Amino acid sequence: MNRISLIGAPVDSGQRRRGCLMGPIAYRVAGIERELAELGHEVTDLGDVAPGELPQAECPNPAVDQLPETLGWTRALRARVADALDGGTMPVVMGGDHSLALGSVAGAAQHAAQAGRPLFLLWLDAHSDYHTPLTTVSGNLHGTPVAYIAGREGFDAFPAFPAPIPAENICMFGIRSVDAAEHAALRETKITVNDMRVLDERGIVAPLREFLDRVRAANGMLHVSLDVDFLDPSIAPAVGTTVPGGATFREAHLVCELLHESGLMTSLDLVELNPFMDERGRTARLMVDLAGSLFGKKVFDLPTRSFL
Ligand code: 4U7
Ligand code: MN
Ligand code: MN
Ligand code: MN
Repeated sequence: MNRISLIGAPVDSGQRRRGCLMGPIAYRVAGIERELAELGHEVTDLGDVAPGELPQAECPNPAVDQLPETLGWTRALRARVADALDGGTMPVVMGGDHSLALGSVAGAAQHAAQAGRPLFLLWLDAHSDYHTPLTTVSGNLHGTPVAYIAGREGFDAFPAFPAPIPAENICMFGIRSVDAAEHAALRETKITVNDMRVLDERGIVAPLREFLDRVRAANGMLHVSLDVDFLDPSIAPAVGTTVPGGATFREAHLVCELLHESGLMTSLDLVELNPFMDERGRTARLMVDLAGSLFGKKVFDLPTRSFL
């Protein structure tokens, strides 16, 4: 049984196609609270976070869009996620675009540092989100959180990231769109990039086990950040940045089931859902379904089958 804190983060400032601010409501309408409660968890919906007063901020890269808004959200979400963890609950952040991870992972890192445990990051996404505010061409800050979390330079306008996560503790799955500047920077790191080609060749189970074994061996905490565009657009159309060739229904559920069975996840983001682009709520429902798998929902439970 987990004590789960649902945190609404109607963040829309990390990109220019409006609609992600409707995400938290869509998760609630799709029944996320009941889904998790029916699995035996104690679920509290803490309502929506607000960005607070917006700071003055400037960036040498004129392309960068809505920096003060994103800074406001970063501060507010960091505090809320750290509080949820300090109180012994598991934060589930309902986004909102992926810039919210600038704050949510900072909150998890703040807590982990105080608890004296290493933090690991599992990034489920079509994109590597490894731009800095200085390298982004689109200027959309939802493409930057992994760089911030890994402690890259270029985030002068942001609060210093608490205990940046070492590259060895960061693992990406589902990657199939990486910009040139991100690619050049990623080549210089030890971040594990399981792109779709790796998953095609090796499947999803072996690379995920390798990562989870490392988390377990280090007694680590594990933040999971699930971008809707990790999924193939044919099953998850409600997203601004679709890229073909994503994870299938079963691949995505399998990741979630293995994560649940590992018992290692300590915080979670559900990001980039744009309900305005959905088809009769199917993407919101799929994301809630995947959240169910992450918290123990099984279709079959036969004693003859043993995965682990
Ligand atoms: B998401 C992009 F150019 N790299 O920087 C950019 F391809 O959170 C996309 O993963 C970023 O959805 C996508 O704008 C951010 C683009
Ligand atoms: Mn993303
Ligand atoms: Mn993405
Ligand atoms: Mn996106």
